[in-house]
Amino acid sequence: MDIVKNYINGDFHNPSNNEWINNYNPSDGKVYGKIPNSNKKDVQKAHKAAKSAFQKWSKTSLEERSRIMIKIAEGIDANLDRLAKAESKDNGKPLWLAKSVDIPRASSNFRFFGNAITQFASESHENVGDNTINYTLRQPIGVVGCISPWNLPLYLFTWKIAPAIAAGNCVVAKPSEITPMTAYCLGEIINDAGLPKGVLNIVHGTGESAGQAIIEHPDIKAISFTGGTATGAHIAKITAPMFKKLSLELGGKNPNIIFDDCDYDDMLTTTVRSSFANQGQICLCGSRIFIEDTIYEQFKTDFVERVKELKVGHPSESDTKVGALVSKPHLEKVMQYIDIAKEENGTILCGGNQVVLKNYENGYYLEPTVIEVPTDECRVNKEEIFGPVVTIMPFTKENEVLTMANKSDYGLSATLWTNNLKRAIKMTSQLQVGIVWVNTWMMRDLRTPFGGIKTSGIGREGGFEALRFFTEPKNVCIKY
Ligand code: TXE
Repeated sequence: MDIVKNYINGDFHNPSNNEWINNYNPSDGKVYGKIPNSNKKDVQKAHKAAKSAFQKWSKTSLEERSRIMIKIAEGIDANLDRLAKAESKDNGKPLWLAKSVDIPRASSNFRFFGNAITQFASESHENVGDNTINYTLRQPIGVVGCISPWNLPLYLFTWKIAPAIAAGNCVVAKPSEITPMTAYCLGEIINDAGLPKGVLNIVHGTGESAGQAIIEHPDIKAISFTGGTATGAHIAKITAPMFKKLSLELGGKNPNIIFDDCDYDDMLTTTVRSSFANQGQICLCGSRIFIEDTIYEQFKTDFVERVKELKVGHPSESDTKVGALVSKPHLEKVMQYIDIAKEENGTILCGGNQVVLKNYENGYYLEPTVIEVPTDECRVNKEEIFGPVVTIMPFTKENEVLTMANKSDYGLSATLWTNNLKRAIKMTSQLQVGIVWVNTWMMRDLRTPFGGIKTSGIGREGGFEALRFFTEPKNVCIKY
């Protein structure tokens, strides 16, 4: 049994109530570990440690903060194999993916924000007529809360805690109870890098208990959250009367719009990836694919052929393209949507079935699934499925596809495939989303603002946006 413990004030602790939750391995459906079912008391303890570390950490020089953060990045790099194995086992994602994307990105997060803080400047405004000069201080907030999901566990966990710490805050963080393992491993790396005790505290447990205690805590003054839209709405409701700062990165139902003048081969390869990477469990996946009618039949044939070639397999096998979904309830949720698609007269062009792997019969595997939908108004085209399931349908006119793309309640990202510059510029400005990719997908530059509009959330993270979120601006006006 792998036992996960809370990391508070630089030490590892059992939960105060001594209650534990089972941790499942999605690849075989077996319990392989236990994690703390923490409650208010544990969060209180974590907050106390963070609060007492704050005075010193917030006054620590930028160079010193940066030095420690880069050491953490190096510690993650040195543990690449161990962390990638842990991530793959906990989440079900292919090992090669964890090794080439998730863990390197976690280290980049620390390295990037460790460097960014030394370049973070504030504004000043001189008014010579009035003999005044205004300057804006950007001060750390205090104790902040970071709550992350299960799809990109260490990647998204560090995406929040790295800028929070860089900006001089102390953190109470909670990873998803479904994928706690790499956040637990991070504790040791953090200690080895010399981050002062209490600057980062990691409490494990459910959203209802540990998560709720973080969002309700009156002295945790900012919450950065990534997860489901319903949870985001709940957090907004609880924290609004306390006027907490909020950054919410929620779900998506992203359009992938393909015009006949695109680079076809490049589009096809990338579209397979943007549909099924990480078993389709990325908020940025392009799950609604709209294809210009002139190339629709060709695309349909080629795409389905390519999707059928994707190997569904055990996460540790190097040729596995689609691993296990994260949990049994999630697999069931995704499969329900395949039933809904059939009821709504969708045509399953490929996939649609659970996969039973020899020796791993109880794992949570599903065939990558392509559904041809008769209308964009159906539920599978509107609701976030968050699995290896995409819809396809043709369009004839630019305005028509723009209307369909924007009809969604979500507004996270969109992908556009065209070589027509005028069209690209017009459409990118009219798509109601926070991120647009043209002729590519998920190319990330950590300096850029990341986040969505509508029910995909509020606020932006990434680059100086994240450092702005994790600081309070204070304007000072001096008359001379
Ligand atoms: O997420 P939750 P779930 C979407 C996806 C998925 C759906 C639900 O559609 O099917 O959300 O997934 C913590 N107070 N995304 O239920 O519950 C929880 O413990 C404080 C999109 O797994 O939102 C975990 O740490 N915290 C998404 C985190 O919230 C609470 C990625 C996210 O879990 C809480 C994941 C509470 N009351 C799912 N309740 C994305 N945007 O990438 C839960 N949590």
